[in-house]
Amino acid sequence: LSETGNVSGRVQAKREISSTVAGRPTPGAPGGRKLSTNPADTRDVVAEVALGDVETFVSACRAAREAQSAWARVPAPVRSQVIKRAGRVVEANKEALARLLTREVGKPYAESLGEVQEIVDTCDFFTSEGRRLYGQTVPSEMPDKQLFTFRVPVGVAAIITAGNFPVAVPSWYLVPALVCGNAVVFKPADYAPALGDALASLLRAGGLPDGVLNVVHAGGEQTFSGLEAALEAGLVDKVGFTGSTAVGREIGALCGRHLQSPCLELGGKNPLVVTERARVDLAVEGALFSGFGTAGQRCTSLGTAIVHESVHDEFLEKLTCAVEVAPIGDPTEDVLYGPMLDRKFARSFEGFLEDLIEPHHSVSGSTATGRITPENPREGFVGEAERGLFYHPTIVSGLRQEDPLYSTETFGPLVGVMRYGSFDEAVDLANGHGYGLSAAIYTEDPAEAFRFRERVSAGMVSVNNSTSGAEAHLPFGGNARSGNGSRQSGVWVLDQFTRWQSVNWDYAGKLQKAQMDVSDL
Ligand code: UN1
Repeated sequence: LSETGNVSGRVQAKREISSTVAGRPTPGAPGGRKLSTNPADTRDVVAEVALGDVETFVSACRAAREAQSAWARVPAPVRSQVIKRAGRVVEANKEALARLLTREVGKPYAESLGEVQEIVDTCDFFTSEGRRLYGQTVPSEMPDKQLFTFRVPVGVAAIITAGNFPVAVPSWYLVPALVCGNAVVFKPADYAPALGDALASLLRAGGLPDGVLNVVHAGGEQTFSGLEAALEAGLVDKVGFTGSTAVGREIGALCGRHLQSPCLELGGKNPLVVTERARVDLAVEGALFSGFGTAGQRCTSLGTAIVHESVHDEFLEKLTCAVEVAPIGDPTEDVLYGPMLDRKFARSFEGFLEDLIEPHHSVSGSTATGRITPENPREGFVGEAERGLFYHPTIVSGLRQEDPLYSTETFGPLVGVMRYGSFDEAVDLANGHGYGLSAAIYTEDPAEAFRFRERVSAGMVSVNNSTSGAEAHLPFGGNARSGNGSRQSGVWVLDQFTRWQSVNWDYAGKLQKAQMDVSDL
């Protein structure tokens, strides 16, 4: 990975990026040109991107279609050797990719290193999976007949991802899709093109044949129309999408019209329940990390802390103090969080601050809310706030279930706090917001934790740990507005990128008919 550096004040390289189809950069910029800037210092241009259009997307799908059957014929253990090498290439470039991550989306460097490690772990996991991809042998109801199942690749996968985890989350799709023998068209987030491009180059360096991994940089509308055209032309067999619930609905409807079931990983309003039997300090730590880490811009970020009335005031006071003193600012430094990912998110977060905070709420956590500027400063801010998209942390207490904030994902550094009396009430509040991605409970009582696990509607449940920070080899995904029930990661994702083929093999030498020739014993 060519070095770009990210030390404030240093002149930094700007990358020139275009889509890659069949192993070659595409000429021109049919969708226009776009600059990707550093959200911690918006004067720093990270990349200039030549955007593709509908035809770019379709031609990438065509290239993938052409390359796929040869790739599928490469034995799976050999395909997984390519992934093994790709993992080593990513590992060798870990710091450079992490620096780019910090520069293009403003993720604190320590978290960036963690995100890159997640790609390495994913490659390691699927390297071995390529030697398994097990099928089954199944007894037949007839003599002289064998039944088998095989996993077969779906074909061409179109992967469209968000920029909050611009390299780890795509790798959750790309790596298993490739090991399973699919070809891929990858569309990175608009505001993280350099990272998408870097990830694809590093994976290709493992030895992927041309056309097996294509990258399209395009705006949202062109991508959607391109996907529609490619589905219409029968060039896409599986869509993987991580992003907002609103866009996920559109993609789901489009795929449904083509009889496809996509893999959708959408938003969350993740609850964290603190019971009267919790270690409050531990819960505060978990709430601080998952509520404000990554500036609240994870799909697993804490939405609402639901706190038992006996510990509510203590929890709120301790969380408020922790937030007051947390270092915030320049993501190259050791901070709790850096800037918003992009102007789009900064604007929408400002809208939420305006629309969702009501007079009966009490707002604490910082003496101020909104963007951190010289006029609206934060004491102890790390760096120069006016250069980037930095926001005050906000805690909203006195939240009620009927308040829109209770059921709206804000994707910013804002945590709601509610109080509850009975366990049933806590469960209702943990389930009532309409999402179902991640949920946490803090309690020292195992029975209470098990009861919560049983009754909470969430794809991922944490006990005495925060709502964020899922490990890369467990199923990842949510229910209700958080997705369509699909799961990524670990062996579970293999069901997204392969289909079952059943085989009957008859060596009786005469026609045997199922359901009709079963001999009585
Ligand atoms: C996301 O925000 O889209 O569990 C994914 C976590 C991370 C992944 C988040 N490992 O917080």
